Amino acid sequence: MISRIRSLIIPGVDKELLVRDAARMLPDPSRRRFLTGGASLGALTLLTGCNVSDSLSAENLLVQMSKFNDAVQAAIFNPNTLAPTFSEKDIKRPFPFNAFYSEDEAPRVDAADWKLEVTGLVQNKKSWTLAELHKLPEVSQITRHICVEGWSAIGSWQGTPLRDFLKLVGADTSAKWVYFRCAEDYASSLDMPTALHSQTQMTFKFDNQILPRAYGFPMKIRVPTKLGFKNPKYVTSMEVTNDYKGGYWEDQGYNDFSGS
Ligand SMILES: Nc1nc2c(c(=O)[nH]1)N[C@H]1C(S)=C(S)[C@@H](COP(=O)(O)O)O[C@H]1N2
Ligand SMILES: [Mo]
Repeated sequence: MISRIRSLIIPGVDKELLVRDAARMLPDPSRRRFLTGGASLGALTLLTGCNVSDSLSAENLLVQMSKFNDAVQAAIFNPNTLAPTFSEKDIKRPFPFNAFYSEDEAPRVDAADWKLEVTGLVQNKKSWTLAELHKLPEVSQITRHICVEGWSAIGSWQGTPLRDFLKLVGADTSAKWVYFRCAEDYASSLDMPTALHSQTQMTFKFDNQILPRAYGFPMKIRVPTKLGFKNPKYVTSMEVTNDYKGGYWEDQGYNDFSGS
């Protein structure tokens, strides 16, 4: 998996900021140990086992950090642990586009035809129109999106907490998975604790504007505690299930947990 990560050289990386950013991503007690131990690039190298001094970029380091978190969080997953949040000035504009195809091939979803199908272990299996979903209460987050392909960027997303929606549709929250299908040939599975995490969001806007086509119009799932591939765009259906159904990247060997 690590060999698949593209190395990007990001010029002008501020090492102090990088170390601080990395520290915020570390779960306790590693975080405390790291901070009391001097919080240096050298210490990060020891913790992550990757040499950050030259060839690996800062962005890559953050991906390594997220993998380190993976192992720790999988063992001691705490639904109250929040992903770090940032401020307006940190938002990356333009925000990077990513998919398994180029941007001009991104799905064009017709809002009038589009429906979100809600199926599986839920009391109310109705399909939702975009107009209905837009009436749900809106919250905002500024968080970091981390892609396994070696980049990360801070963005701002608005939508309704997925856990509120799951409650609204009478989902069996003791089920193991929420499985999402997308307008193209993409899918992803979220474990239920992550689906119920307070920052996991059914997202309708990026940067306070209706989600542009590139970023998943009309709806994506924003999961700041998971790697980018677990943030499905152009979502068309949501299924609450006990059967693990994998997903586009999951089926290619990326682990299920993929915390960030
Ligand atoms: N439907 C769909 N969702 C997807 C993908 C995709 O190819 N199709 N790519 C994933 C990956 S790997 C990343 S990094 C993010 C990129 O989201 P962005 O274009 O908003 O940056 O979308 C994720 N969700
Ligand atoms: Mo990604």
